[in-house]
Amino acid sequence: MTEQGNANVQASTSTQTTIDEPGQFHVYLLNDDYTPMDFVTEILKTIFRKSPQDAEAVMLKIHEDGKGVAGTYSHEIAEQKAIETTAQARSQGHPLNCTVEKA
Ligand code: TYC
Repeated sequence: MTEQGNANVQASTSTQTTIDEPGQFHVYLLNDDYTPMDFVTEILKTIFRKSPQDAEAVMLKIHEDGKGVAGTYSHEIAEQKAIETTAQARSQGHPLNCTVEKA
């Protein structure tokens, strides 16, 4: 490798300040008494790419059990989807919450 090539490798590795977390992460949606069922079903269809039938079934499971897995992704994607879910919920005035947990 050329000296220029080595310099680039060193620069790109020495400037990384965070380590990507390996593995898969579940995004759980949590039940509450106020978020409308239809809103949760829409979130499951649009953000978590569920079919209408799966979205309804997962929403009802969360409603009955207290929590349920909306989807499973790399850490970065799971965090993005959790942030997008709570952002949409807050923008509509709903208290819906979610967690990201190692699969
Ligand atoms: N429990 C809510 C209701 O009866 C519905 C709901 C389902 C809320 C799932 C949040 O993650 C949730 N309107």
